[in-house]
Amino acid sequence: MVANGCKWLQMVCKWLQMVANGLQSHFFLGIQIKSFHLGKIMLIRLPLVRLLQLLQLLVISGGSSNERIVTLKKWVNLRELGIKREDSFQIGTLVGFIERNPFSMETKISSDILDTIEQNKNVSSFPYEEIDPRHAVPELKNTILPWGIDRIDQFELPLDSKYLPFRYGENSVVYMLDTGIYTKHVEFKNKILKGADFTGEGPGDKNGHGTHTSSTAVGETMGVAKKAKVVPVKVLNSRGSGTYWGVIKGIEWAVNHSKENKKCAVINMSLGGGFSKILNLAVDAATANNVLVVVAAGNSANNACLYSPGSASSAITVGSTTSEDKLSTFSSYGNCTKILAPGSNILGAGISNRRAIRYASGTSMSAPHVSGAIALIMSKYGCASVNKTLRILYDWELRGVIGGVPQNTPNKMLHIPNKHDNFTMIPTKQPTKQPTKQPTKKLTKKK
Ligand SMILES: [Ca+2]
Repeated sequence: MVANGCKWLQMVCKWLQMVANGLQSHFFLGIQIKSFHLGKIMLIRLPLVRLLQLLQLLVISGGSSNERIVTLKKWVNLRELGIKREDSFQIGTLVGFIERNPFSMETKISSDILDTIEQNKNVSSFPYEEIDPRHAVPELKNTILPWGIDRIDQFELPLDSKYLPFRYGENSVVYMLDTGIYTKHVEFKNKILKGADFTGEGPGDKNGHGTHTSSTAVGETMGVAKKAKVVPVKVLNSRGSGTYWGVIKGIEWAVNHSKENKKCAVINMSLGGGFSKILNLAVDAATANNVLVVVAAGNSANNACLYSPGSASSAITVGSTTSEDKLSTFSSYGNCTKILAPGSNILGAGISNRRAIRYASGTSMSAPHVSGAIALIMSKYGCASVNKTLRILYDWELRGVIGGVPQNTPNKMLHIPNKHDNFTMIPTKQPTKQPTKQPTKKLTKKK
C-alpha cells in the first residue's frame, strides 16, 4: 500500500507526518503499522486483515464521539498503564477500557493484546407509544390488572381477569438497566434496593420508562414477580438515551452487586442501539457469570439481529404481542428473538405522583414480563445454573399461539404456571389453539 499527499482526513495526515519524521513502526488507531522510505515514497507494510480493521476504524472514527471502547485478549494490569478504575471494566474474563483520547493508547498498550475496538456509540430506550387517553385511568386502584400478567398465567384466550402465579419471586432481584425508578411509587413499597447511576444525573426517574418497566417486573399490583426486589441501574438519562460505555459499566456493576448480594439475579435491558460486538460480549460475560440478561427486541418492525444488545447470543431477546395474541405491529423479529411476551397497551406505574399509572406499548414492556418470570423461576428452583433456569423458561413457553409471526421467528409465548396447576419442573402442555409440535410430557391440572 502506498500513501502520500493525503489531505482528506486530519488524523491520517497527523500520523503520516509522524512517520515521515522517522518512525519505522507505529500504532495508528491501535493497529501496529510498519513503514519505511524509498526515496521520497513512503511504503507501508500492512497485512490485509489489518487494512480492513483500519478502514473500519476510520469509518467509525467519523462519528461524533472520539471515545472508543477496547477489549483485551488477556488480562493486563490497566492501573499500571495509567488507566483509571472508572475507565475500565471487568465482567468475568472480559476485560476492557474506554479510550477518551483517540491517540492515548498508542504509548500505553501493545496491539498484540488488543482485541476489539469500537466507537462509544449511543444507546437509547425503545420509544413507547402512549395509549389513547380515553383509556387512561387517573389513579391506581386495587382492582387494576394489566392484561399482560393476566395472559401469561393461562394457556389460551379469553382472559380470565386473574393473575395467580405459582410463586411471587421471593429472594430474586431484577437489575433494571434503564432511566432509573421513581422509588416513591406505591408499586415499589419495600422493593427497591440501592442502585447506581451511570448517567451523571443522579438517582430518580425523570423519564418514566424505567419506572414503567420496573412496575411490570416487580410491581405490587401490576407486576409479574410481586415479592422480588428491583435495583435501579441508571444507564439512560431523562431523555431516554445513554452510551454503550454506560451500559457496559451498568452490566459490570450489576454482576458484581449480585455476587455481593448473594441473591438470584436477572438483568433487564429495555434498550438498544446499533450492532456492537463489545456490548454483546458484555451480555455474554454476564450470562457466563450466572446472571441472565433479558433484552427488548426493538420497535422497528425489522430484524432484531441488527441491534445490540438484542443480538447477543446469550441474550433472552423478547418480541411483543397484543391482547389478541398477535405479534405487535412494531415488534422486531427474526431468529435473534428468543421469546414473545405482552407489549401492546401495557398498564404500568407513572411518575407524576405516587399512585400514577399509564399505558405504554413497546418491546420495552415485553422484556420485564420475562424478567419477572425468571425471578419467579429462580425463586422456586434456585439460581445455581442459568442453563437450568432457561430450560424451565423455554419448556413452559406456549408454541404456535401467536398470529402474524414471520417464519424465521420463534413462535414461542411466555407462560408461567398458574398456582392451581399441578405442574412438574418441566411441564410442557401446549394449548389446543393452533397446535404445533406435541409435547413429550403432559401437564395436568388439579380438578
Ligand atoms: Ca389469567
